[in-house]
Amino acid sequence: MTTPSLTLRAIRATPVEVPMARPLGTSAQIMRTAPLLLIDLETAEGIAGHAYLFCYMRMAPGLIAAVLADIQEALLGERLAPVDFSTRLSRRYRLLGAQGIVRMALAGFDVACWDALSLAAGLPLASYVGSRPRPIPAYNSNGLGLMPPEAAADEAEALLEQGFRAVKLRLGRPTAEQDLAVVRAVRRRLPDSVALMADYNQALTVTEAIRRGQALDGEGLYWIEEPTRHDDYAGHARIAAALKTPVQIGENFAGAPAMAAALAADACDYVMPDLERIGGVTGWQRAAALASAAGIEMSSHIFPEASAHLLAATPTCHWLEYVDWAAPILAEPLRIADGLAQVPDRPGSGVSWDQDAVKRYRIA
Ligand code: SMN
Ligand code: MG
Repeated sequence: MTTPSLTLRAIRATPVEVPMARPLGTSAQIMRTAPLLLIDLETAEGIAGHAYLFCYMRMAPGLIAAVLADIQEALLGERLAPVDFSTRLSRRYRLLGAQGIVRMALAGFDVACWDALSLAAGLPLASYVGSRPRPIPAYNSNGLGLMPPEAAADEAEALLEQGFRAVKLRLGRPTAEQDLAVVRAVRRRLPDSVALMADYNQALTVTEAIRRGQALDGEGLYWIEEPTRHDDYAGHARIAAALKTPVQIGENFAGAPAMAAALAADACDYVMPDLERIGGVTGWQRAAALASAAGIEMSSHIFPEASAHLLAATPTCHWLEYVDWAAPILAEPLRIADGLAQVPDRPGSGVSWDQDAVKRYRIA
């Protein structure tokens, strides 16, 4: 069977705000709801590709939708070809700058294109990009925000449901002693076999990151994430060289070129690109090639549904970051069994909407 050619008919964008079962308190921002933008890419042939974007702030979905409207105007009636589209659209937004809101819109459109194409081919996205659906090790990244030590230990224990064998704790309290106290309380409560990741969300100076990181060396952390400003690769390299605990960065890589620069600077031990910042499926595949060539472990950042398919095709596949934030609006949320994400064996990325829930949570 040949893949039918698909023609772009419309890009529809629906902003929703979904309650989060466990709030996320990072050192930068506390989130109690997830603002999402749902993308439906309609084709003249009747197949619709789906993707969602995580928008961080309530004002963002509308701005991203405006960029998607511009993409529709540019590519209406064209045959879906996401790699070619990526080249053309990066030229279209060269002067404005393909960063932030624009970058997220481009990524969401790219993911929806790949979803439509794999649906048309009748293949799971994992198979369409050259692998196959297989279980992917996942850590439970819900909750575990900045909270008192015993509350964090209780929540960490609760997060082991569904057989998770890894959880992630947010750090970046006012003092190093407070961070150490919460790491000790959580580590003491978890079995040794459970991995404990820790995320600073860029809270520290380089010097403070080295000081706190060295105090945490030997406390059983699996990685320390984004200790300092995300694009300070030289600073991250100094931190990574000074610590025994591996340093993880990547959720803010703006496309594969940013990841290439980070790798060239020896900024980190592990990488975790984010689907909506690395450039969708197209950008992810380039990042996976870089990680493979560098021999560096690659994890995902949020978007567990599509990322699970892509990690299946990532040679240095490490950990899937599991969050349940989109689950309330998905017709078939991603399943976890025995701590492993179950990549669905149905065509496409497996993302489609629960229309009643979309009506309930729609914000515009
Ligand atoms: C994070 C993810 C999504 C929103 C805010 C913070 C965090 C993570 O950095 O890596 O989970
Ligand atoms: Mg992070």
